[in-house]
Amino acid sequence: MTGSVEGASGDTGTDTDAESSPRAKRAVVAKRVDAGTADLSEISQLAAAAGYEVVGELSQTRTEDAAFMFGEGKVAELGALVRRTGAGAVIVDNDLGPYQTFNIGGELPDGVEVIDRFTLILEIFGQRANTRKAQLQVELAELRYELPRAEAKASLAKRDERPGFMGLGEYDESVERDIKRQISEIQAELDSIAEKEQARRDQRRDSGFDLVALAGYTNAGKSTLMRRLAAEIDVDENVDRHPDLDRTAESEDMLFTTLGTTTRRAEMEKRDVLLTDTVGFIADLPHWLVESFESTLDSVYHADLVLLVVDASEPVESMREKLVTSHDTLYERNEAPIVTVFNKIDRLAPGELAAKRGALSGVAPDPVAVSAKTGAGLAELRDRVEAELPDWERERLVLPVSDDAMSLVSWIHDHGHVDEEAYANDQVTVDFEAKPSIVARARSKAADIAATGSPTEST
Ligand SMILES: Nc1nc2c(ncn2[C@@H]2O[C@H](COP(=O)(O)OP(=O)(O)OP(=O)(O)O)[C@@H](O)[C@H]2O)c(=O)[nH]1
Ligand SMILES: [Mg+2]
Repeated sequence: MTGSVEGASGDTGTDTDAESSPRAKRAVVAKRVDAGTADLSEISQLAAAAGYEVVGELSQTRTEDAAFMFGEGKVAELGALVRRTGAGAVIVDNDLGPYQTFNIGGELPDGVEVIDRFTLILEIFGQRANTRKAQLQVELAELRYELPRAEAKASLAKRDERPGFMGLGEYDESVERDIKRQISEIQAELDSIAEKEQARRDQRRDSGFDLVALAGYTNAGKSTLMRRLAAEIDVDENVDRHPDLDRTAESEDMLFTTLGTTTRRAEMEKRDVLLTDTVGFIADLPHWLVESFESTLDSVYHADLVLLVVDASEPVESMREKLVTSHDTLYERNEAPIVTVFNKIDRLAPGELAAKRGALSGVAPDPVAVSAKTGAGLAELRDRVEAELPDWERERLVLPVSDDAMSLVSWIHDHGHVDEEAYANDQVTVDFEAKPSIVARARSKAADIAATGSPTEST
């Protein structure tokens, strides 16, 4: 099926008159789908996030053309649209093969760049990578993108025993080897960063903290919710400093505003919770990109509880798709319980929330509805977090009053929740709740005190 899907008159190219951006930053977005109607909203948002001004749109419903991705007539139309709008780039929301990129470029005015969804995402990440880790991940993704291309060129050159075949030039095996060596070096450095982060998580758990991670599709409102739930003090040791650390920062309505990881102490009734905000999910990422950014999500995969945030102001079908993408991302590696959070309820019409809850009960059982903007539902969310976190154990220790005992009591205050602390007959009785590991450590400290002094009783 060949056909246009845009414009009432069958004219599939639309252009907006905009001459404000420099040419290189003016882009036409294009997308092909096998069936149905192509939705250009996400690719347009991604383009905007990378700093492009979208000056034209073009879409087509037909099977993939091997040479051009689109039908040839459509490519000619694309060329005309680019000329008319003075765009400097064409952004295609399909996975373009190297030849397709080359062929489309050949039909466009000189100097017009052809960018696909993945290189666009990489461009955004490259612009925003402001930590060592993020920079390494971007570099890794670029190399992984490059590798199969270099391999293909090297094997072509080898087969034909003509190193310069088809202008392959220096793309020989040494290029391929060099890319592989760089990949393993970067991987090693990322692994060592990941180890340090794991050690930091262990240390935080040992201090009695529960680790809660915010996850969800990009732009769902994770960072806004984080700022709402967080206490004043930052706990990050500046390792991943990025703009979201700024409490006064306004969240932008833009995809991938958050790339690094921020951890803050959350205000809860009982439990000491550290809340971590990180990069959002997006659908249809190729494996080389996902793999490169895998450790970005370690804080999610290793959390005690995951808050899966969804923008509830979107149409039900789009919410469903994004929930499925999010669950797919979490599925293989996440072990923690998941609480779904329907955010942005301030934007819903009366009755809409109940309808969406019903329609999405299969993918989002029992969601908590909130507005990170107005603060609605946050008390309920805090209660839910405390209820869903792995259970604490109860313990009662009776110790002879001594300096050691007093320091143990204060350690218990720091690491758990003391329900009662009573003094009688030179003895102190502490009734408390804490994580099982904390209770175990308190018991063994109490046993040590007992061994060195007066009797200790533990029930
Ligand atoms: N109306 C309304 N807007 C909200 C709410 N929560 C967040 N937003 C807006 O949604 C947009 C995205 O919010 P962020 O908090 O940056 O979203 P995010 O999930 O961190 O996005 P990424 O970091 O890009 O993955 C911003 O424009 C926010 O102001 C809400 O409860 N209601
Ligand atoms: Mg964010």
